[in-house]
Parts: sequence; C-alpha cells; structure tokens
Amino acid sequence: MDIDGGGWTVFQRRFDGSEDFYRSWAEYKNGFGNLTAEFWFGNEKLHHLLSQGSFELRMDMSDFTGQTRYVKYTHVDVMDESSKYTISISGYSGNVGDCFTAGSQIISNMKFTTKDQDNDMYVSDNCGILFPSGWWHRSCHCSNPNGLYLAGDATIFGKGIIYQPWLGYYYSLRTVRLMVRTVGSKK
Ligand SMILES: [Ca+2]
Repeated sequence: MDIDGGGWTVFQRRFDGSEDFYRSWAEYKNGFGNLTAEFWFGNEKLHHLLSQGSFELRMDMSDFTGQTRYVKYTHVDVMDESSKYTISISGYSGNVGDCFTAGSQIISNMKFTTKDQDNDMYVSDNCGILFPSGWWHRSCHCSNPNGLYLAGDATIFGKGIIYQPWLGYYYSLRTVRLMVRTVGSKK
C-alpha cells in the first residue's frame, strides 16, 4: 500500500460486505477471501511474516459520511499456533483514541478466538460467537474489525465492524484495513 510512506502489507480489508468473516479457526489460520476484494491474510502467514523482523501496525477506518481515522503501533508481533497466535502490540499513535493498548479491552497478550475455538477471557461464553468474528477478543472487544458488515447499522450492540473509541458500539464502519510494515531486524 502506497500510504504513509509505503511498504505496507495489508492483512485484512473490508469495504463492501462481500466476504463472510464468521469463519472457523482453520479458515483464520490459512486465510480466506480474495486479495483484490475482502480478505483475511491468515494467522499462520502473518505469524511467519512478523517473525522475520520488527514490524509496526496501522489500521485505517472510514464511516458512511466520508470521515476517516487511523491508529498506528510501533510494535506488533504474533506468536505461533501453539500459542494460539497471541498478539503483542505497543507504541500507539493516531488521530482517534487507542483501545488496543489502553482501557478495559486491550488486545496485547490476547490469544486469537474463533467460533470454534474460545481462547478469550470471557468465562461464561465465546466472544467469537457473541460478536460474530475471529479476533484477539478479551472480554470481549473495543474494536471488532472482522465483525458483521452491518453498513452503519445503529441498533445492534458490538456485532458490526466496531471501533468503540470513535463511533461507539452501535456503529458498523464502512471500511477497515489492517496492515504491517517492517521497521528493521528482529529485536
Ligand atoms: Ca470465553
């Protein structure tokens, strides 16, 4: 992606709801969708990419009025499948509030959860089923990039493509894109 200096590898993209993101552990592991449309790159490939160096992460979002926001983190890493693809993330900047490394639903050190593999910290249920998505759910989330494509719907709590610090739990975003870029050799 030729944005913010270029060199980014996009690992997730939503923009029209054409792809189903309510997928199994194996599908999130191996990736799904079409690279020219909506897709998830795959946790296994993401892990291997990030293991090759030090990486930063950026997430871009837009709503249905044409507003855009982004958050960026100077460090991101994803462990292997035996660690349930635990994510490590730090070093926030951006033009909207941080919730991945601050607040009650931080994702750092969270394992990945899908509808068929509950690795979240919500004891009584599976966040991946409650808020249909695969994600680094805590108990459950402050952002749900892989949630249902509800196209701005303002009636359903938390199940859409949510970014709570910007538009709350009742607004499903128009677009979201997650990407990483190397910032040097592995530390
Ligand atoms: Ca749970």
